[in-house]
Amino acid sequence: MSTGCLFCNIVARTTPASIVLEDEHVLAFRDLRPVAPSHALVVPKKHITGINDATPEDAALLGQVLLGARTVAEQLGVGASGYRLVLNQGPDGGQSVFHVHCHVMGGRPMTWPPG
Ligand code: DGP
Repeated sequence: MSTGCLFCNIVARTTPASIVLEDEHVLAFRDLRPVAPSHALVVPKKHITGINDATPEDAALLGQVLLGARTVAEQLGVGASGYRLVLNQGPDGGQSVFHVHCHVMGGRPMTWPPG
């Protein structure tokens, strides 16, 4: 838990969110500003500021984030049609919330390269 971290506050339920998945290690909730018909975020409950701050001890936890993202995609009904997973890191990566999160976006064809 990091004081003042928005996603820690969502994990702690002091900030409301539309939660779609929870287990011991991860929480997933709908993105407040969706850019696709289905758009959720999967976060580790442990505060990690960004992927640059993850350590080898976080490897299993990050795997749980990815597997959680797959489950979320299935739950949102885009598992079979396909979806995109994104982790933004730092200014050029477009990171705006400094708690590791995996975007799960689907429900429309994605383009490449991303903007
Ligand atoms: P990023 O730019 O990769 O750091 O993504 C942060 C995402 O977090 C962005 O898509 C919008 C979303 N977001 C920001 N504030 C809130 C909030 O208060 N609640 C929820 N559910 N999502 C938020």
